[in-house]
Amino acid sequence: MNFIDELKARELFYSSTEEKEVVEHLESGTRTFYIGFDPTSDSLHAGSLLPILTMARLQKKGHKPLVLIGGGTGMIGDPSGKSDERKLLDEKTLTTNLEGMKKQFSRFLDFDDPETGAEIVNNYDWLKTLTFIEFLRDTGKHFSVNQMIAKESVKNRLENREQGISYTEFSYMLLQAYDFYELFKEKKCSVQMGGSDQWGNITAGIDFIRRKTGKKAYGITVPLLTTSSGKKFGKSEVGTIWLDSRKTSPYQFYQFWIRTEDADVIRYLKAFTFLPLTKIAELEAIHREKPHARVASTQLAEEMTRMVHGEKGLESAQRATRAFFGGDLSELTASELMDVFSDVPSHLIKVTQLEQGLSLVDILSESGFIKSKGQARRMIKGGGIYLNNNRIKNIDRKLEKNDLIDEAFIVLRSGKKKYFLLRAN
Ligand code: 629
Repeated sequence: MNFIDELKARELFYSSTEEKEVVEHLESGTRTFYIGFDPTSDSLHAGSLLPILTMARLQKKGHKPLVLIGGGTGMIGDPSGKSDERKLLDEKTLTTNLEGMKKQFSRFLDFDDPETGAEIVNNYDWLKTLTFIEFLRDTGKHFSVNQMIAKESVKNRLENREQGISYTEFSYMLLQAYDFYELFKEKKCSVQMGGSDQWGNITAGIDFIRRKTGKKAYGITVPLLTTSSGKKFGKSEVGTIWLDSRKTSPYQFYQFWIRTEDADVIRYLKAFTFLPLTKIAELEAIHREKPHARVASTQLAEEMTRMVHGEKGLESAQRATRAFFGGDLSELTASELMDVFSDVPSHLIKVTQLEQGLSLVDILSESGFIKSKGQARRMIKGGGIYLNNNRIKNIDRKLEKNDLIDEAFIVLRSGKKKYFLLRAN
């Protein structure tokens, strides 16, 4: 299967320059290609995964990826797909962000192969030395404002007069075009990819390269992901799903994928995983027959968590998930436990109270978890109270120091899933 057919089979193709030419170009040699990422935050997020994994797919076909970090363009702000003018980021933020992002690419791309190993480039390195006069004469002269205002990114903002667009953002596409030309010249980079919002910028570069060199360059775009219910992909109740485990824990990351809507799960398996399409077809059959078993979304969550957080991260996520569904809590660390029960109400106790032996009935009611001591007793007798996920039937049970998980928490539960946390200090 050629690359474009593979993208199509995985519902990852949006558009390209003349398809036959792109295919012929990619099939006839090792090519260098790039995608750009502006350092607008200090971590990549689930939304960035699709373009990155698309790079990985093209690398696996024997081509060389350049990851462009927009240290220069990040100072300007791409109007593509944005309805508002952006706040300018300061240099310090940009540098921190850039460093944060850089580290994350090595998980997805091979940086070691002598021929097709990925490289990271920063457009600040060449944009910083351009002088305004030089830029207007050598670059600006090749762009027609008439064509620029016809591009989607600019057109939308011109039509929406309240927002408008600054001269700064209007100029953004010239910088991206200049980048493509620079990489074409210096690194023989002949293909640019991106999300469909990048089409205008990519074609601006292709035109610029043709005007400057008379040569051909190519562009491919992938769709911007949407969820079936129209929500923005990559967000959950806790906000953006980041790839940095300090910002989104492996457990939260795993949960995000597990909760994929039924209508989206097969599409996501195709787009985000490297599972063969035959395997995905099998999962689709199972998913159709018994969606409640969540076989497809579990596989999706496993693949993605392993890819982004490694085998250890996946294990931690699975442990935490089991714990939430009443499983063994003793194997959790305090931070995993905090993570799972982050939105569960809690109450502070003193370790000294535990040393003296704290009556379960007393603390159930004093903490406010159960209305009264009488009710607490009745519930324990009825088998409805759990201590660290173990049912307690003895109303004289005392809480002790060794009930603490990782020396910090005791997890109370009533019924199937109503949790309450005692935090000791
Ligand atoms: C200089 C900067 C270039 C080439 C590209 C760029 C960045 C580009 C952009 N991209 C988005 C971003 O940085 O703004 N102008 O957040 C984002 N991209 C990945 C996909 C995208 C796109 O990083 O292309 O479509 C999201 O899926 O929005 O020389």
